[in-house]
Amino acid sequence: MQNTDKEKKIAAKEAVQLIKDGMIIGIGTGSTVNYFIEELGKKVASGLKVKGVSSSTKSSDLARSYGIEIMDDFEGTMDIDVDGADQVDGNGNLIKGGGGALLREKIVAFNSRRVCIIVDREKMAGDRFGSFPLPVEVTPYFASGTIKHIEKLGSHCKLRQNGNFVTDNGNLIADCEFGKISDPCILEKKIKSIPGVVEVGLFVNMTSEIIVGSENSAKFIK
Ligand code: ABF
Repeated sequence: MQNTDKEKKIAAKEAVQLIKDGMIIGIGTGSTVNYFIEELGKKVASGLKVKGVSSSTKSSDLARSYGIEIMDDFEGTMDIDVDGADQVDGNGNLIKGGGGALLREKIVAFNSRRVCIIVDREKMAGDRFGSFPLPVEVTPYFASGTIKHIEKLGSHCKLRQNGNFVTDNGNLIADCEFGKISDPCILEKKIKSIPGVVEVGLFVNMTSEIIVGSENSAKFIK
């Protein structure tokens, strides 16, 4: 197992400790979350009673395969959301969407009382925040025109897989290279104001804690 995988698994195991009987859990997407689902599945098999709302078909399928009940909709607030990230800045803001599930991930996070992000150490970007191309979900209609407006904000954008990557919501993802992102709050607002943009992979002031896995232990930040 690669070091980063070990770190992801350690962070995921730590997050499972936060899950208590009766909780409604938001479940994110990605390889780190897959470890979380696996660990949660073990607890469910030994009697833990929880229900989940998941941010992707992939996570729903995996969770169900471990006997975790997944609801398609829920009108209340989830007790906790556990999700991964592509990069984290020094204030706990995130770039997400490398897996293409950013819209549902943001809906799930917004509707959760506590948002717990699980990552390996490489994701802690500090001043490098923005070196991971920012994913933006756009409508297929007029996608190239929409992208031109995002580029005017100082980026170079490419449609993921030349436009062949389609999200669970039937949209496309533009991966936008901004270089360094020093004001994620303003940038998120500017991108979201462009018609054709469905959601931006910047998660600003949304996290309750970041659990960073390292070789033998996990560190809580925030
Ligand atoms: C999701 O999966 C995303 O928002 C992020 O793009 C990605 C992280 O992937 P991984 O856990 O595989 O590194 O959480």
